[in-house]
Amino acid sequence: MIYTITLNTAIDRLITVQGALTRKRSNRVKDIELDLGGKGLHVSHALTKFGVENLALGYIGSENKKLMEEILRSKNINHHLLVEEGVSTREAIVILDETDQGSMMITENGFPVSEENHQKLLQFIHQNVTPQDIVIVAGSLPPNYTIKRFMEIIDACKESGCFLACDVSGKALSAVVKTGVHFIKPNQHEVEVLLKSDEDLLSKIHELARNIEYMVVSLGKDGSYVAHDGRIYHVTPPAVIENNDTGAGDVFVGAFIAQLAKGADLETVVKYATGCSASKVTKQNSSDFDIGEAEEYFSEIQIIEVGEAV
Ligand code: TA6
Repeated sequence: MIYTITLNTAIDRLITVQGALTRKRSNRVKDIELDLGGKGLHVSHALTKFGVENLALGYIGSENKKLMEEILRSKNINHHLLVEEGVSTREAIVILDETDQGSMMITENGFPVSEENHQKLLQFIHQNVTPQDIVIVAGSLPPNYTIKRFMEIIDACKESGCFLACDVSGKALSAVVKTGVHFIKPNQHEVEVLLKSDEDLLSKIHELARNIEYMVVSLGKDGSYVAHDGRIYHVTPPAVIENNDTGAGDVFVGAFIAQLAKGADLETVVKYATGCSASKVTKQNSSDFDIGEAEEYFSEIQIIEVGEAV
């Protein structure tokens, strides 16, 4: 089984305004769409589109539970989400306009998670996750979720012997790098913060990759570096017309893990991840992408080896 864990779930509210978004002016709404939010839930969506069985874990609020469940149902997401009473799942507001300037995201902080629900999630992991499973922990931490609590989740996964992927940032990223997991996907800035030496980026990737089986460094429009098995590759994405890049990283992770789970070779894994992520960028909402479109991009995706670990 593949489990995704979204500790800080969200509902994405995509607001498109007429014309160009302008400060100090009333920006008229053209369209509003609600979509799945939270990085792990987006990964679940990508896995589901690939026909890879998965279960989404995490916490949602009771106050807008019905709406959240409707969104999850509309995206065919299998879930076992723990409900926190008296609070709402946060909204992540994505603002788009009719220019090609890209989207803007404003994220609410989320609700505090009770110790009872934290323990329930730990118990679920202890009772269900096996060495054959894959767990993906993705997204920010809820307001009162300390690194100690976060690491209890990570340690429970590690104790199970599963393949553990983490798409997290800040202190949570530092902590998982320290303990060692199988997959991470920081951006260039996050790598620079993780290792504050004068070394160049590739040397830093080499160093981090010693402890991480699949290490992806996202470079935005410039693609990514992928380090695996002592080698580093630069991956150039296809040129696409950007509509909304929100969720593109989550689709990358979902497609990457889906292909790993299917036993694909690294080139195939990277091509699906990069192609699906590019397809996502062309879409208006924060979760849609097209696998057929991704496959059409394959001939444009370049994977060039740029370094070997020393
Ligand atoms: O990556 C996009 C996204 O998943 C949005 O859908 C939005 O809900 C947001 O990320 C949440 O990210 P955060 O880092 O706050 O957990």
